[in-house]
Amino acid sequence: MNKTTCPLDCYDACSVLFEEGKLKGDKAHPVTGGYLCPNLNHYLSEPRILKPRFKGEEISMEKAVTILSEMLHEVQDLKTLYFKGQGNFGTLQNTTAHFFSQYGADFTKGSLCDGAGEAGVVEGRGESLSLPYEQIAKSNIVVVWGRNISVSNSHFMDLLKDKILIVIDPVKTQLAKKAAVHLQLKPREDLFLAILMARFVYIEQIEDYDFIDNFTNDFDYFVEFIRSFPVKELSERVGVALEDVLTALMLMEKEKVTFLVGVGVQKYAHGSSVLRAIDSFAAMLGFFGKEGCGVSYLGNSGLGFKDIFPKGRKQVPKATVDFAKYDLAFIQGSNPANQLPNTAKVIDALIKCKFSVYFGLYENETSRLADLVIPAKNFLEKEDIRFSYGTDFIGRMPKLAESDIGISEKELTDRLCEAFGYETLPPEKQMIEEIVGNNVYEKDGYLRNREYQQIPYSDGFYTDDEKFQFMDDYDDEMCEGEGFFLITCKQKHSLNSQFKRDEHIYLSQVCGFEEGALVRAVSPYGAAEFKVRICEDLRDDCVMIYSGTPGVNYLTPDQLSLEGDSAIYQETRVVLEVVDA
Ligand SMILES: Nc1nc2c(c(=O)[nH]1)N[C@H]1C(S)=C(S)[C@@H](COP(=O)(O)OP(=O)(O)OC[C@H]3O[C@@H](n4cnc5c(=O)[nH]c(N)nc54)[C@H](O)[C@@H]3O)O[C@H]1N2
Ligand SMILES: Nc1nc2c(c(=O)[nH]1)N[C@H]1C(S)=C(S)[C@@H](COP(=O)(O)OP(=O)(O)OC[C@H]3O[C@@H](n4cnc5c(=O)[nH]c(N)nc54)[C@H](O)[C@@H]3O)O[C@H]1N2
Ligand code: SF4
Ligand SMILES: [Mo]
Repeated sequence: MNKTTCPLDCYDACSVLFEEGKLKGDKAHPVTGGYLCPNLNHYLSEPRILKPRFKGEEISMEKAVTILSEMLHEVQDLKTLYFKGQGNFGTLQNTTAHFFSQYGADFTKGSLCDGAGEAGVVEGRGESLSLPYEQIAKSNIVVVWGRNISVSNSHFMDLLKDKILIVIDPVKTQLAKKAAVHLQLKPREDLFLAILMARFVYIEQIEDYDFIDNFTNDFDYFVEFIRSFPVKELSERVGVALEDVLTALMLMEKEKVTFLVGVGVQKYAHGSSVLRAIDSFAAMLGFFGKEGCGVSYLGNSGLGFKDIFPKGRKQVPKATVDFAKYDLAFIQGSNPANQLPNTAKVIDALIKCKFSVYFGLYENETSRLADLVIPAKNFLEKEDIRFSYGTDFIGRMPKLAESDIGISEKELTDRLCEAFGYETLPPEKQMIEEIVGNNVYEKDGYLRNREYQQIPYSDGFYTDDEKFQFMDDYDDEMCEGEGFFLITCKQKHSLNSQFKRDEHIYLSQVCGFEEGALVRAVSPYGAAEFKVRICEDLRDDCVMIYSGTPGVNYLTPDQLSLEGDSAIYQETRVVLEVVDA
């Protein structure tokens, strides 16, 4: 067997063949369809950290593990932080939690990613389930809302090629250029667009009364809520032509409609309300629990699986964690010195943290600051299994290669447990079977999540009374201020800060800067310099800097969403200054 699954944090969870030392896409897999994206295509040529390092000096792995366990003995449990990112999406990445929870370290909670939106979905539906591939295939209209399919979810491009597309995005994305309607709205105003569309549904009386009566709660309150906003005010806020909104709505009427919603809509304080509003609009039209219909956000990929790894007794929000408070920070599979918001503060805190450990594959801003650097094994060199947040496929990741480089998460955990006299973990295969249990079924040779065997929500929602809960209220704390909206999203050639990172700021022509000029971007949180690229796909009131770009997070707020303990990268404005040559 040479079949495995891409380990990267991505909607697609591609099925991968490892043949003659090369990675290839699995032609038989319905999503992967035989090709891989640039990130995995270059995975094997990416330079890895080869040897452990202590205070800048290369050391043996034996010595690195000894130093780590000695330091853990020396510092207090309560002054230790366990910080794990999503560099590898494998489930057994969590084995290290087995040691750190017994040891008594602080863990993190919340998310840098989809947490605000998820909180909103859970309020309405009880659980966030993504749509199985087959249901998207059965729809004829697809609404792509704040998700950049050609970049972050590229294996859906094929699936969407014959669909009528409605794209809702402040950027004219590749898919927006092919769409029947592109609503190029003002960033942050999706909540009001959803309310505006719901208003029109109500005015035109095209609700699905059957669905509303049988499967939802609080519809009358929702109607009261949406009627409290004057249409004129709503349309001014969202900044798109009313005719286009109406055209989009007419396309959806009486059709099979799926919504592919991405993280772009919810990188704000009120991110949970945005998802709740999108869901409420879709529920009003009865687009849940039916063939070819549904709203797919980043789903709870672990739904129904046994969670065998502990969460720690105390958890601090990840997006605002203060490394300076800790004597020891163990950082695994993440690059907080570039990916957390408010980089100036994070770097200062990492320097103040008495002992920081970086456990990863590649050199980056965080490895360069760490006292102890421990290289990991890559996904081919250890046994694992992964879920997907974009589909319901489960991918096995068997060990397919040997290497002298690095240590696996499981082995490091066992070594630390031995040093502390804790019970070690069972073998990988045994843990995987325990997690999976009977929550999988096989279809055409691939594993799927049993929880998704029916159309999601066709047997009711996951709320107490199994009904969808309409919204009737929202909280917002908008950042007021001067300057451009900051759009910070994903790009094709990097996976956040892994692989080929970008270095540009993208500006519309009206900003008055020349292509290639150096510009200083300033926000209330900090400043950084970038090279200018002129981009015709942007609104005049936006600038764009991709995730992973060095310096981008000097501009972003170290604040949390009102619900979901999530980072809110776009809750800021940015002004541009000329940099003197
Ligand atoms: N190639 C590649 N693929 C990736 C990743 C990567 O780094 N590179 N990262 C992975 C990860 S960690 C994640 S979480 C997913 C995320 O992938 P996506 O869900 O696609 O998220 P983003 O790329 O952040 O933003 C998506 C879109 O939202 C738009 N947007 C920004 N602000 C707003 C707004 O206010 N309203 C609306 N309607 N749209 C807005 C942006 O213009 C962008 O087109 O991608 C995964 N896949
Ligand atoms: N400005 C801005 N900031 C953002 C975002 C944005 O859109 N804009 N997106 C946010 C989002 S959605 C996310 S998910 C986060 C992601 O942020 P992070 O979780 O920090 O992810 P990466 O930058 O991809 O870094 C992952 C690291 O994992 C390591 N790694 C890879 N495989 C393994 C392995 O098998 N074992 C171990 N031990 N390590 C491994 C690699 O060395 C790599 O450096 O960034 C967030 N930050
Ligand atoms: S598209 Fe996503 S899952 Fe597929 S190979 Fe690329 S990173 Fe991996
Ligand atoms: Mo993410």
